[in-house]
Amino acid sequence: MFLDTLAQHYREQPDKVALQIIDGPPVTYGQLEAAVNRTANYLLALGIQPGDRVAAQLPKCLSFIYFHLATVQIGAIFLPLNPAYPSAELRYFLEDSGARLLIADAADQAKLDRLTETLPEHQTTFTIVKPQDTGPNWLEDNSARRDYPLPGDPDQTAMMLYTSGTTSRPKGALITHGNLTANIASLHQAWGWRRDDALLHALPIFHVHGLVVALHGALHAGATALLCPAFDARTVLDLLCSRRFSVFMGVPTMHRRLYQLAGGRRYDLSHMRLMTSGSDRLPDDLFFGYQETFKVTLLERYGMTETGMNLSNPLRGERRVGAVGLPLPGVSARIVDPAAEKPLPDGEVGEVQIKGAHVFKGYWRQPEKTAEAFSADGWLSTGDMGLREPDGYYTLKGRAKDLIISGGLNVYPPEVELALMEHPAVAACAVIGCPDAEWGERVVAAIILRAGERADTESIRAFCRERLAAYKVPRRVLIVDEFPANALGKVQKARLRESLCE
Ligand code: MLC
Repeated sequence: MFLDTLAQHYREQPDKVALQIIDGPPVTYGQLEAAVNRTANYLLALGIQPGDRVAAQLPKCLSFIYFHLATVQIGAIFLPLNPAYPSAELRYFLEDSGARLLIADAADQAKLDRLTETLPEHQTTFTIVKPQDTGPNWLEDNSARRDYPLPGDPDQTAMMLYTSGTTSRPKGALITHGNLTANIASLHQAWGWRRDDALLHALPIFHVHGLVVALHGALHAGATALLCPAFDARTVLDLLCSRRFSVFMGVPTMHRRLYQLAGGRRYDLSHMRLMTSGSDRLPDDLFFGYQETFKVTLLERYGMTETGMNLSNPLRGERRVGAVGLPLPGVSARIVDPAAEKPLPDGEVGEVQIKGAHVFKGYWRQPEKTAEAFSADGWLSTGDMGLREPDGYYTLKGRAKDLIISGGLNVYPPEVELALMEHPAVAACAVIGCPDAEWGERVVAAIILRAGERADTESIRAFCRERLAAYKVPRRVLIVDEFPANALGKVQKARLRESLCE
C-alpha cells in the first residue's frame, strides 16, 4: 500500500530530503515521519476515529501535508478543500460530509466565525493553524511514536474529494487506500519514477493532480519535492532552468504562461526527464510551441477525480499530439455508444468508460448517483467523449456532460446557475463555457431579468463572488431577452455558445 512504501522510505533513507517549500527549511524523510506521527497522535488525542472526516482548508504548506498523511495513516478520511471557497461553499462541504474536524488557516478567522453561527452544533471542531509556521504546537506537544497499525484494508476510504455534478450539488467521491495504491503503482511503472527524481511542484495541493499524481508520486518514489506555494511563471521557469529538477507537472494554462513568458526566446529544458500536462486538453499549438521553445515534448495524460489517472502518452515512444495516449498499467478503457451501452469499433466516437482497481468506490451517501455513474457491467462512465485509434491511442472529442474546464478546474454550470438564481432580479439564466486562449474555457452567463427589474452586470458578478469561489464567477454576464430552447423548453446551450462566444 502507499503508506507502507512511505514507511519503507522513512526507514531506509531518513536523511534524504523529502519535501521543501521554496525558501523554507528542508524536511527529510525522517523528519517527515516524526511530524506525521506527531500529527496523527494529535488527531487521536482529539478523539478522531477511523472513518471520521477530517477537512483541511489551508494554503499549500507543510501543515497541510502532515495533516493529510496523518489522517489517512490513522484510518480517518481526509477531505481537502480549495482555500478559495467562501463560507457558503465551505458550510455545504462540512455539513454534507459531517466533518468532525476542520483544519483552517488563522487568516480565515472571520470566515470561520460566520461559519460557526450556522453549522449544526457540536458537529465540527476547528484546529486553527498558521500555515507558514514550521514548528506548530501539535508537533511539539505530541509524541512521535506510532503505536497503532497502518490501515490494512484496501477498501477502506482514505480521502473524500468533492466533484460537482451536472444536475446536483457537489458529491464526495470516496477514494480508498486500494485506489491510491493502484494509481501510484501504475504511474510509477508508466512514468519511470526514480528515487533520484526531483519534482518541481507548482500545482494546487487539494486536487487529485497536485496531491495524488504529483505529491504521492514523488513520495512513493522516495524522491524529493520542492513546493511552490503558488504558480508564478517567472519563478517556475527560473527553477526549471536551474537544472535541479527532473519532473514537472502542469495544467495547460500553466504551460501556456511559461511558453508566453519565453516570448520567442529558446530555453533548453531537455534535462527534464518528464514534463506532463493534464486536467484539460493540451492545445496542438502549445504542444509544438513547447517543443520548439523548450526542447521538451509534453506528455499528455488523462484522468479524473473519481479515478486518478487512466490514460497516458508513453514515457518512451510516440507522444501523440492531440491524443491522451494509452491505458495505464492495470487500467481498462473502452468506447461505448452511451445510448445502447454497446462497445464501439475503433475510430468511432462514443463515451470513454474505465475499469480498474484505481476506480473510486462511490459517492458519499449518494447510492443512486453512484449507481448512475457505472454501467450494468461495472464500467465507470467518464462523461467524456472520445475514440480509440486502431493502434490503441485514445483521443478525446468533447464532453457528454455540460462541464466547463477553466485553467484545469472543473466548473459545473448548475452550481453557478443556482447562485445566479438567488439574485432577486434574475428570472432565468444559462451558464456556458466559451473558448479562451489562456484558460481553455471561460465561464459566461446569460441572464434574463425579471420584468421591471434592472441590474448591472458587475453587481451580478459581485453577488456571485460572495457565493462562489472566484474561478467559478462568470467572467462575462450578458443580459438577454430570451434563450434558444428546444420543443420542451430546455435551453439549447450549444446554440447559446454559437451566438454568445466570440
Ligand atoms: C484562478 N482564477 C481562475 C482560475 N484560477 N479563474 C478561472 N479559472 C481558473 N482556473 C481567477 C483568480 O481567482 C483571479 O480572480 C483571476 O482568475 C486571476 O488569477 P491569476 O492570479 O491569474 O490566477 P492564478 O492564481 O495564477 O491561477 C491560475 C492557475 C490556477 C492556472 C495557476 O488556476 C491553477 O492552479 N490551476 C490548476 C488547477 C488544478 O490543479 N486542476 C487539477 C484538478 S484534478 P479575481 O477575480 O480575483 O481576479 C483533475 C483531474 C486530472 O482535473 O486529470 O488532473
